[in-house]
Amino acid sequence: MIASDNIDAVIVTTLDPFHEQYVMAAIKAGKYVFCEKPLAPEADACKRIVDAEIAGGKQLVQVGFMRRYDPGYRQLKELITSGQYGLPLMLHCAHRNKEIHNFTTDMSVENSLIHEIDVLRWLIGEDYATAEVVFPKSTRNAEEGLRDPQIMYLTTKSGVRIDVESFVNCHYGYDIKCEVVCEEGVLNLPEPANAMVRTNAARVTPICNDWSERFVDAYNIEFQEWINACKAGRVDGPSAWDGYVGQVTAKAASKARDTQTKVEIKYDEMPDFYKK
Ligand code: ISE
Repeated sequence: MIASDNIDAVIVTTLDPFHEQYVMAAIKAGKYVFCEKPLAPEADACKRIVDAEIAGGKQLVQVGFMRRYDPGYRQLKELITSGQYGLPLMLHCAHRNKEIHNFTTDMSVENSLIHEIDVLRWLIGEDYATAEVVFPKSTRNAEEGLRDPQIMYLTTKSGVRIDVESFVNCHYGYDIKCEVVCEEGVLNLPEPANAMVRTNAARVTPICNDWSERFVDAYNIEFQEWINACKAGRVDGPSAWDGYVGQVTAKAASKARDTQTKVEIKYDEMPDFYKK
């Protein structure tokens, strides 16, 4: 089906372990391909996709890191790149889900925090140098086999220090926070705009229930921009290289968690093919 002349472009949203084979088939057929995150569960598989794309001579792959399309993160990116507030020094972030079932300790990094790994690297325009993961006291609401919450610490090559809380059973809503502390100002990710209601002797501003509600605009913008770019004959979203870097970082953070040590993150050199 992917090779058919009636197919212009391919969207891969199968289970993670099956991403590689369909992305490879699309590259072989010379079709644009949008692949949900992660590009592949292992960094080696991401690298195979990168190599195949380079060998094909044309950029075709986009990875579904949709936070880059969220209007709030885009505002932060504009503020940072304006330079008006100086350089970012520290980022304090949180990724909270109301509740998740059948989730394991490794999924907090590899399935959840992978979003921060990508969007924060894009926000500050720098690769990571080290990763650590620590376990605070666990919530009684975590199912067996899950340490929840967790805190991931990342440093970038220039020394920016990032902390991200992952709390997948916070039991109050879906809440994403990002505070960028710069030399001359602190930038905060906007909260979703929900009307404040006065009721029962309280002022209440609703919080989203899950990611599909919180990031609905990001998903819509992402797909429209991807379609526009395909029609114009280019890829301008997160690349296969971004997918590879995300997975290398997630694996380093997982190793840091399992060994309870600080792990150095080592990527291959970015090929010229991906330099814009
Ligand atoms: C899920 O796979 C997502 O992509 C959501 O955005 C994230 O909040 C959730 O933790 C993940 O499990």
